[in-house]
This record gives sequence, structure tokens and C-alpha cells, in this order.
Amino acid sequence: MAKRFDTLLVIPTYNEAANIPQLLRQIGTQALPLDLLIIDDNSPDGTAQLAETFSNEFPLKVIRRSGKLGVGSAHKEGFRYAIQNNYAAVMTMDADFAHSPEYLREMLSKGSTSDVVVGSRYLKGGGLPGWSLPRRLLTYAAHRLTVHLLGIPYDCTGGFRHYRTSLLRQIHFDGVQSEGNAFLIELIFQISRRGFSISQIPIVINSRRLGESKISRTEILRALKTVCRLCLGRMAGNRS
Ligand SMILES: Nc1nc2c(ncn2[C@@H]2O[C@H](COP(=O)(O)OP(=O)(O)OP(=O)(O)O)[C@@H](O)[C@H]2O)c(=O)[nH]1
Ligand SMILES: [Mg+2]
Repeated sequence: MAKRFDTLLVIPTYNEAANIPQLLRQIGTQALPLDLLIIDDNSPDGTAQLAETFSNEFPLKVIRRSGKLGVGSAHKEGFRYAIQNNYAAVMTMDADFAHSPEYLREMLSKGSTSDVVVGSRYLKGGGLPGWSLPRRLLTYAAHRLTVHLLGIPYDCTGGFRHYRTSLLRQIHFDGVQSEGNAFLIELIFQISRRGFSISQIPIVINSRRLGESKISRTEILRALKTVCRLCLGRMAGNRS
């Protein structure tokens, strides 16, 4: 893809054939100054091929990886691509309509005044309507836990974000050990500890429209373990 704009929108995908055409159309109708990068992990449902059919319509590249390497790893791949290709900023969003393309414009504009912008369900005007009660409780508990144990008031598990590439060049994101949602928690924790400016916009997150949920018990445990590890590191750091 020839670079056309200064911001790269990275969308990790795994089995999102039911969502990707409509998502790309909705992003396209907004005519935003964004280049798009889909990072697909060899989805058996043909997501990558479907996405590629849009590459004549927008500045869009699809990176096809050999297998399911995880959301964290897909983010790292997107960050590396943005740095190598001199993008000024990177945005990330999910492909399942959890993150509405309607918020892209606001996030893009807020991105001009802070190092990171996080889409938050927990601000006034945000929320999670339509989510099942257990999923809502789980998400809220995870949020309270990260606020208390890590001391960061952001929506840490959400992947709807805007990063300045200058920040990504300074933090060692390749060294972030965690995968999945835990990756997003660890990354924002590290960014916050380094004193970068972080702002939030309220977003309403819908439950995934189509396709299967990939959240698992392992994923939840991994996030919990990461929060504990970071919290212990934080306590040790404060003592020394
Ligand atoms: N490249 C890549 N993308 C992934 C992988 N796992 C999930 N994704 C994508 O990452 C985004 C977030 O994953 P989701 O499956 O929506 O995870 P979630 O929002 O925690 O859970 P559900 O919405 O309930 O499935 C979506 O766009 C997925 O298609 C993966 O291993 N590799
Ligand atoms: Mg989702």
C-alpha cells in the first residue's frame, strides 16, 4: 500500500468474515484521513480474502500471518508497520462492531492533543448496552481491579485507541509480555508510568454483532495474572 495519510488504522482480525465487509464500508463512507491495515491470522473463514477485495476502494493493506498468534502480537505487528512506514499516529479497533466507526472522527481529533486516546465505557456517555449480565459484571470487575491495583483510571481492556507513533518509538512495546486483553492492560500501564498524556472519550460498546466470541477462561485468568504481576512490580517500585 502506498502511504496516503498520516494515521494508520490497525484492525486485528480472526474469523470476522461476517463483519469485515460492512465494517470497511462504514469506515469508507466517513472519508477520514486514514490508511487501513488489517492483520489477519489465517482466518479459516476467509476474512483476509474478503478484506482484500476492498483494497481498490481505500488505502488498505492486509497482512496475512501464518496462524493464530493473538491480539497482542497483531497490535505489535501494526505498531512496527506504522514506525517503519513513518506514520504519525496509529489507531486500533476491533472488527466485530464493538467499536463503532462513528467514534473514529472524534478519536482522531482528540489524538492531536494527547499522546494516547482511549475509548472508555466507564465515562459519562459511555456504556455497554446489550451485554449479558455476567459479561458486564466481569468487565466491570476487571475495570475496578485495574483502577485499584494499578492506579490507572482508564478503560484498560478496551482496544479502541489512538497512539502517537513518537510514543511507540519510546516505549519498548515489543517487550510487553502479555497476550490478549492482558496486552492492552500492560501497554497502557507502561505508557502511564512513563508519564505520557492519556485522554479518554466516552464510547458505547455493543456486544459483538456476528461471529463467535473468542474470550475464554484462559484469557480471563491471563488478564488477572498480568494485573497481579504489574501491581507487585508497582509496589516494589514504590518501595525502592
Ligand atoms: N490477528 C488476530 N486478531 C484476533 C485474534 N483474536 C481475536 N482477534 C481480533 O481482535 C479483535 C478483538 O477480539 P474479540 O474476539 O472481539 O475479543 P473480545 O471483544 O474480547 O471478545 P468477543 O467480542 O466476545 O469475541 C477482533 O477484531 C478479533 O477478530 C488473533 O489471534 N489474531
Ligand atoms: Mg469483541
